[in-house]
Amino acid sequence: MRRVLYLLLYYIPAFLSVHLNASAQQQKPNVIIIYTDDLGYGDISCYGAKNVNTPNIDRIAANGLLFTNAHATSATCTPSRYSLLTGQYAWRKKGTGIAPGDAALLINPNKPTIASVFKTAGYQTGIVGKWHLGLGEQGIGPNWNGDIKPGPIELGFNSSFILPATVDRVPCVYVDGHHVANLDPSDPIKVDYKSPIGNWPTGTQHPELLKLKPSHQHDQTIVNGISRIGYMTGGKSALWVDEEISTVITNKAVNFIEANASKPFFLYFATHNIHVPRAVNKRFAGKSNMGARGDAILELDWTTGEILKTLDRLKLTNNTLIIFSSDNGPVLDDGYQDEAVQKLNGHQPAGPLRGGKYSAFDGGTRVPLMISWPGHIKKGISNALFSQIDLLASFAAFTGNILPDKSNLDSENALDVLLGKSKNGREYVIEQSLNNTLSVIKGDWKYIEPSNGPLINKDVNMELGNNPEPQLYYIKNDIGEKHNLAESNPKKLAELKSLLQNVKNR
Ligand code: NG6
Ligand code: CA
Repeated sequence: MRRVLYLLLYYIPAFLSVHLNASAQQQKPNVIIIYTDDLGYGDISCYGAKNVNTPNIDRIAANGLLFTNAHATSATCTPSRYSLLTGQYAWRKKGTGIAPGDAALLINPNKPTIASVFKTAGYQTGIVGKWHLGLGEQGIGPNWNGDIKPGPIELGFNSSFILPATVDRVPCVYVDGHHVANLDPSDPIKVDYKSPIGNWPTGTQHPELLKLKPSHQHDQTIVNGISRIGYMTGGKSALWVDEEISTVITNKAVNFIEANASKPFFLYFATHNIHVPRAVNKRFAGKSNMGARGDAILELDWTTGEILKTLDRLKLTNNTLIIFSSDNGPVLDDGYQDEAVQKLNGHQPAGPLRGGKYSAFDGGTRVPLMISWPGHIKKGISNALFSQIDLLASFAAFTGNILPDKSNLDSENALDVLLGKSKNGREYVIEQSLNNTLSVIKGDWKYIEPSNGPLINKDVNMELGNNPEPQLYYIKNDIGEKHNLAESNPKKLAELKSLLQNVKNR
């Protein structure tokens, strides 16, 4: 009897403590950011796409809040990701444009990042997918055959499984933690972005070896029948198979969620879809009526569904906040002949917006953004002005974490807007185009600063929004930025011009 009593006295508090801790911990909601690549404002059915059906992605919108006026900070990948992770505008720092695949780490590891914010708050933090922010020491870059650092881990991610740059750039390998995954040390990787290295065939010399032909550039080393930007040789055992990437990274993301199911976690899941080269798994090939680009949207929808299914299976759905968005606007022919243009079938990748990826027009930066957190975020639509720059400060507020050097941040706490408690969005939003032309949106107006850049990028057939004259649009009635009202509205023009100047000078 005494023994039973003893056991009860011993085990009941131990049992309670374990379980209370688990549930106390579980009160901190998990956070997942699904960050897609080049997905446009009109590319998914919850934003009005008719030719392609995205039921899984739509589920996030149906269970949460869909933003009609949310913006990436830039019309290209590297600066948008830089801003999302650091809370600072990339245009404040030189060298943060589209990064080559052998760039050194662009983010200073001493600065807070969205990952370090969550880590400090006691979260398990993980990144899976596209990085494209450089790796390795300044002036040196990544050591593909050794320790690849600093990188995501030094910036606050506990675990990291990444595609180092973009899928169209060498080296075509995954980096797991600090090392290239599956690398055979007797077959070291060599990468060169200036001149050929090794004797692997290139797209220029051996077009007969290609299963996907370039339309412009992208004609250097061939890996898996696809010629890339940059030259590489070696690392055969580590090369990715494009058609498997979505399965590989989805499994990694699922594994991360499973491994951390009982702890609060933050997952930054950056898909390679729907960026070029679009080489989807055979499960999706030819399944849309829009060619490879539509198929890639279907594959992205599957990926998203697997994440949602995993949360359901682990009973984490109600305690997980999900954000789904894109790094920049859409593009059709971004370097490969994949029939994205020919098979568009009337689909409007940027919806009603003008321009797309690379562009100063809103097609470049106004992107889909949905957020769900069942029971905490009311379902519906938010027209509030929102910028991804604010995710860092918002999640700092969310986790009760004090940011160390707040004064240097462009990020503001917009948590109430994100959670649908406030309709008062940002006072203004700043957007950056490929050639660093800046625009500012305030209320119903948008100003694009004068720029001598080209009007059109002929390779991708994209209007870039450059104009040597200032542009001013009343986007409330002219979302397609057709009527430049700069001359007839000198007061508004002066206001937005000086606002932009003030932000630049800060
Ligand atoms: C461009 C590439 C384009 C794409 C882009 C990066 C050329 C002509 N074009 O330089 O194909 O790779 O960089 O895309 O090389 S992003 O979404 O990562 O910014
Ligand atoms: Ca992109």
